[in-house]
Amino acid sequence: MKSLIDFFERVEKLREQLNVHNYRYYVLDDPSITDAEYDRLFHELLDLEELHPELKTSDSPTQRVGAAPLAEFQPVPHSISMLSLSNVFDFNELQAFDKRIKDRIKNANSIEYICEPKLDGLAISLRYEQGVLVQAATRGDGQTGENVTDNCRTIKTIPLKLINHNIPNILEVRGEVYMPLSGFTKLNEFILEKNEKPFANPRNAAAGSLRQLDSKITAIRPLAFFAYGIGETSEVIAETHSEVLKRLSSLGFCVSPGYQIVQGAQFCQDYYEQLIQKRHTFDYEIDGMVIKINSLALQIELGFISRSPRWATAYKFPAAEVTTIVESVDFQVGRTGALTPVARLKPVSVAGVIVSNATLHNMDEIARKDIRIGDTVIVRRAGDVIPEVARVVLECRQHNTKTIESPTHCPICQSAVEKIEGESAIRCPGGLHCSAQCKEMIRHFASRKAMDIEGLGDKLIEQLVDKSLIKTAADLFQLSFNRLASLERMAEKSAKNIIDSLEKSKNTSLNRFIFSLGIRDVGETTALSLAQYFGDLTAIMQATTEDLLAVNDVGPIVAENIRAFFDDSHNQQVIRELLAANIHWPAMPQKSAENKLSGKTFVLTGTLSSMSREEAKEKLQALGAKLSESVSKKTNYVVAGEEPGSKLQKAQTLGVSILGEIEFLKLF
Ligand code: 9MJ
Repeated sequence: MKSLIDFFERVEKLREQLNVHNYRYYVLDDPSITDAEYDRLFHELLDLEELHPELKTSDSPTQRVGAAPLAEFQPVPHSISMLSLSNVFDFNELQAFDKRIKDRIKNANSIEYICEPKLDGLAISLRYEQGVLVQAATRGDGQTGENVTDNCRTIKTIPLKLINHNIPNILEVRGEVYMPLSGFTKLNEFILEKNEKPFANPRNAAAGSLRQLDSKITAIRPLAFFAYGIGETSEVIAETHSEVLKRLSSLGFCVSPGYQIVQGAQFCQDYYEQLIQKRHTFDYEIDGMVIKINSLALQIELGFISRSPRWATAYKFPAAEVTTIVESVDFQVGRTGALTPVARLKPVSVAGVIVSNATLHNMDEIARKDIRIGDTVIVRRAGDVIPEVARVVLECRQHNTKTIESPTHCPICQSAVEKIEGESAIRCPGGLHCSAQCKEMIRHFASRKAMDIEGLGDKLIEQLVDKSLIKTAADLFQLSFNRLASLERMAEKSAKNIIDSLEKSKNTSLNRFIFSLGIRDVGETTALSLAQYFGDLTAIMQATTEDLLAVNDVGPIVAENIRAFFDDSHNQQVIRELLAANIHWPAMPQKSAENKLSGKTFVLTGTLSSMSREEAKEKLQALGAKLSESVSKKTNYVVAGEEPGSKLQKAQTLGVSILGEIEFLKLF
């Protein structure tokens, strides 16, 4: 018979092992055991804790799933206040910050700064006693925060127990809780599927997820943590900030990555400029850099002013949201005839780029945001997306603003517009008789992912259509060298290059050709699925709506669109002409519905009520799917039955798509 001491020792051992594996997986991204092995250890611990609830502790890896919901968050006073950072916005202000420091410090010549990316999340303070997480608190007003311990326990990159020996009795670790961009995208997709309101940005998503009274909800949100400082400690742990970061890293934290020690304002500026270039390569949002004095003794000497330290500042990136004025609104005609309202703005710099146009999406959006000509508006540009009007600054509204009228006729070809039932868009029914649609169609046909006709840019397409030299994509292949060379601003060399690229583009693939036709809702992926499924163009052109529905990612609307496109005699004529111009492609290896899941990797977890795990495996394999035991970034889907294991958690953390039993059954 095993004594309680034996159980206790085994439980301790399991916790230690699981903590280390958790750290290797989430912090180092370097696991040393398979998920199946992790699961086995995890379940052994779960079983032992169930058998002996008295052995349960708050730092057990089993405690990351969330606790009972709270009625409200309790206040937590910070023994050392959580300071907020002052800001600088340009090099002059940065130099002024540097000068202020040097004026205060005697031996000011060799001051070391440490530059860090500034994560855009929520500051929190984690308190460890004897190496165990006992409390997590938000910044609040800097003096008192809110107790979010249950929620923080669910974040995998927050150690429940520090992993090294030689740990101070008391250690407060400060850093940022954030939501990785990949997780944010998946979360919003999931929210949209449920017809709920998505989060506006990763910061809001992180805040909304951390400030949940029900920590079980936080547990399924993809949050992460970076450490960048310390609060109260029972002993001195370092002499410099860079040593603090190294120490935190050795205790099991992810530390603010890519920090650098530099001297002088100019080197801080260089770091800043490099960071601007790199910012979109990170899987999290940063909104600037933080500059700190490296020496902790100097930090103490400088102290703080009001609520900000004198020894640090945030150098913010140029604002991604600025105000400007809507000067007029035009309607742009897209490839499929949809009329999109575009605001012509008084030019402003948004995140370093001059913006003079912003999409207003459609008339419903204009009504919802109550945008009028003459309004002062906030323009937003995030990453590479097209600028948009975020909202009107109503306080600035003048009495002479003008409402935006929905056009009755196409601004290009004057056809009377149509409103499509059930859609917010209005459309010009002019098709290729409308020169705007004709230009957009050809632009799409020639684009890189379609026929990839190098050198056929927007300006040239415009000239060709306006001069009636081309009306359809097929006409491109009838252009002669002399015709092209006679165009304004067209050198002979360029004309020759275009003739060459037209010739080169004729050797294409079936999927590119289908994509280039510009069938509504047929993107690259659907074009590939169609090409793989049917294998040749005639089969696609002759397929019935029912045939089309058998193709992966073709639903009823897309099937209708495809059918309508090929039923149109004008489209049939253009296709005939394109083929007569010798556009060709190699034969396509055909894929049938029998392997519609080929190339997709599935992981099963938990128990399915409708079939055994073996049956599920066989069914998936019959459709060409690959089965794997462990979840990784390469996993496409995790099928979660009843009582799923830690694979589900891992899938959530990695942002892998999760199928419930019903969604799983729909595959068949
Ligand atoms: C962020 N947000 O990344 C600090 N921060 O230091 C970094 N914030 C900070 N440091 C003292 N890297 C107060 C705030």
